[in-house]
Amino acid sequence: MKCGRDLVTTAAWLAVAAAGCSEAEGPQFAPAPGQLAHVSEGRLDQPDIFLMNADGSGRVNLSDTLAVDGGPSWSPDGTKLVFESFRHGNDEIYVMNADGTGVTRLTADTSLDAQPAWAPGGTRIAFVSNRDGNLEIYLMDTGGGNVTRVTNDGANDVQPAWSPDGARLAFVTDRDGNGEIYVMDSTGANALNRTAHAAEDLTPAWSPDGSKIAFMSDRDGDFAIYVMNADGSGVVRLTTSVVAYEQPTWSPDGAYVAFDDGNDIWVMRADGTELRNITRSTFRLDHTPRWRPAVP
Ligand SMILES: [Ca+2]
Ligand SMILES: [Ca+2]
Ligand SMILES: [Ca+2]
Repeated sequence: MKCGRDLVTTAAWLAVAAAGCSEAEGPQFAPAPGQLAHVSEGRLDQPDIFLMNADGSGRVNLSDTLAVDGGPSWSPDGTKLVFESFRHGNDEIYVMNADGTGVTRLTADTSLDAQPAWAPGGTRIAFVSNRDGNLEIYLMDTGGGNVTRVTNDGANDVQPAWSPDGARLAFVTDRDGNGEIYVMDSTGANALNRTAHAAEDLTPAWSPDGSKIAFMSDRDGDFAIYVMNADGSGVVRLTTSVVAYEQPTWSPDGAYVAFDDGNDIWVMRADGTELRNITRSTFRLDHTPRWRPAVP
């Protein structure tokens, strides 16, 4: 169905009216599958973690507290979320069931502990902390024990993202003077710059098959979503009409990518087509979408 003022004949307008086509709603695409955790304003406008279907329907608040909650990351089986919260006076990392029950605190350190990323094998969580004086990437068990540091550089090392086989971590560092996406072994060895571009290159997210990394960059002006091969080759720009604000996330089948512009959450095909706003919230900030790996 074509909508718009280029339909000039009476017959065409009547056909549009009969089909209920609304010009204001724009083109309609098949709904993306599955569910997205995300961050949105909850009680008294405090950020909470929500769950919704990937078409924007069925929003549920999972962390209905007066504290600032954010940074959700799914367990590989889709039954739990690890997240960051300020509920104990500084940034700490917590885990909860996918319905918001069973909240357990994993870190207890007066420094910043944030940006958790659950490892594909299910037994480890990567996170960022400045407990040793500057921002580094650490690993811990899913119960909070056995904390080990995997980066050791005076620069800011942040935004860890696991390869789907759990062998490697992509992350962002400014050790070369601007934001770059590095890939290293999960031990911290063999760290290599995969963007090597003078612009800011941020927020990596591996495709489910491990072949590509989606990320955000301002190399062409406003921040946009790009995708590259995992070795850094073949960079393709995916978005042009919406300014990106945060980390993209892939659907489990690799067919879709979601991201946000700071106000709303957008979903598109992994080639950048079929872009649609799934939250359309005028008085609410919706951001940080994280596609659920599986809906049990
Ligand atoms: Ca802390
Ligand atoms: Ca560092
Ligand atoms: Ca760069």
